[in-house]
Amino acid sequence: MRFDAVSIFPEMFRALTGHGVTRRAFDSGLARLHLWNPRDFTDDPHRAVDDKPYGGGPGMVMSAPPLAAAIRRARADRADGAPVVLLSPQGERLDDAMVRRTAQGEGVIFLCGRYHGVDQRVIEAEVDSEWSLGDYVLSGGELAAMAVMDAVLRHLPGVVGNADSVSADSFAGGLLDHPHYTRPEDFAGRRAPAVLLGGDHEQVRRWRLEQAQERTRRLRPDLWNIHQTKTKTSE
Ligand code: 9D3
Repeated sequence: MRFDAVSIFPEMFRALTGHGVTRRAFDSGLARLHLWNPRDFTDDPHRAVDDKPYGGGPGMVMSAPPLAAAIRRARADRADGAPVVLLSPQGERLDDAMVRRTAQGEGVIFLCGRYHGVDQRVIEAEVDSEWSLGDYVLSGGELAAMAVMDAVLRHLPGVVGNADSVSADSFAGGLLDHPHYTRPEDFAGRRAPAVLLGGDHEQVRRWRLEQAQERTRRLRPDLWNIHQTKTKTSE
């Protein structure tokens, strides 16, 4: 899996490549990340990548020429036809199905916006899809691109230690997790549930399933309805 990211803050990506299971994915070569800084693609002596909006108003706009040049360089460098995805508040809301589809492909070129937006002509000329994390405002696309990569990498064989936990992490009609406990048995007067200490694995399995069902019904009725539709037996 190869990712490319066009970003004026390439150092931010150390959060993904420098820690935990995602670090191991990059260190082992299972995944690669190529960073392209639009500042390296300006002919402006001040290396500016933003400018005032035509028509006036507050904030700055990312200018088209350096962004387009960086994207074209990334496209040429990988030459596999990977899609260019802009992370933006106008995008399609990312979900489990999009993550799984992305994990089946060769990778993505992410365009990370900053300031108040990206010149619309770059989007029309160079961008294949536009994705959002949800309806709240971030300061730019970098954290969103890292969230997508993190979620996609978890689906590659060998990235997460236990393959069972990946398939169990389903959000497509799956259940929420059951609660977890570890030592000590008594924490500040709160005891771990007795059933988990008893050693009866069938009882433990049933208790965890009930907990997961109760939580999903109470906290996520939307997921619960999908789950019930999917697991309903014909009568
Ligand atoms: C004034 C209108 N704002 C849009 C709601 C302007 C604006 C705010 C924040 C434009 C860009 C941004 C930066 N956000 C992202 O780049 C972004 C994002 C987000 O803000 N929320 C959820 N998902 C994403 S993906 C990229």
